Amino acid sequence: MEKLKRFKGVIIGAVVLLLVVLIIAGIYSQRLPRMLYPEEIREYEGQDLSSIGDFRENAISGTQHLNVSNYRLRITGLVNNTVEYSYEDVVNGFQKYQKVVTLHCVEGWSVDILWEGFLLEDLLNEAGINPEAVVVIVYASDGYSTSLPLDYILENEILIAYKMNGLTLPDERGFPFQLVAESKYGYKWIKWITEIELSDNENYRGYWERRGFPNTADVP
Ligand SMILES: Nc1nc2c(c(=O)[nH]1)N[C@H]1C(S)=C(S)[C@@H](COP(=O)(O)O)O[C@H]1N2
Ligand SMILES: [Mo]
Repeated sequence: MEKLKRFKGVIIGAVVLLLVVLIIAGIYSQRLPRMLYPEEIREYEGQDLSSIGDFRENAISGTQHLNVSNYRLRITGLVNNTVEYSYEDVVNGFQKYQKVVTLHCVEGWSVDILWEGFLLEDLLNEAGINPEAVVVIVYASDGYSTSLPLDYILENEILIAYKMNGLTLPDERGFPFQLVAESKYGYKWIKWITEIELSDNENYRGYWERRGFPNTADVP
């Protein structure tokens, strides 16, 4: 009888202890930060990568939510044929590439990201580049735009990305497409791309360029 009582006491004690531990663990786990993008790649060929969560949010009109079912990417201007692609046309229609490239914002922060995409050059060649074209103007769904010299695009294997750190671009990072404007400041890395125009207008200035930021945008 004594033994049974003591056994009961031990069981009750153990249950109470377990409950206390569970409650403390529960409180503690709520305080631990959860990863926003748990599936993302954080290391590539021995190099540490930044997180998709490390970007600052500073888009001119906030996050855009583009609908993949009616999305179209238009190639216009000084091309042999104006072309319109669906999201699937682009993602399945061109050779894919990946590389680690750092985005530097003029605000002073930067991120090292593994980008996956296709060459803007391949897209332009498919439409046919007219010899008078010297500038590539890119437009986005939020009214943002920027431009880059055609030669820069052709000589530096410039990507348009649809994945970063192994994940499809989230809406806040520019879904479906962001320009990976390697060695140029962040304001050339246009997100939510909807149109790419070939132009002979060297005086074109994009959203931030019109507001005083250098059109060259070279990261020193
Ligand atoms: N469509 C669009 N693309 C954009 C911007 C924007 O406001 N609209 N901001 C640019 C700037 S200034 C930077 S630094 C990079 C990264 O901005 P993010 O951190 O908001 O993604 O996106 C660039 N691309
Ligand atoms: Mo920026």
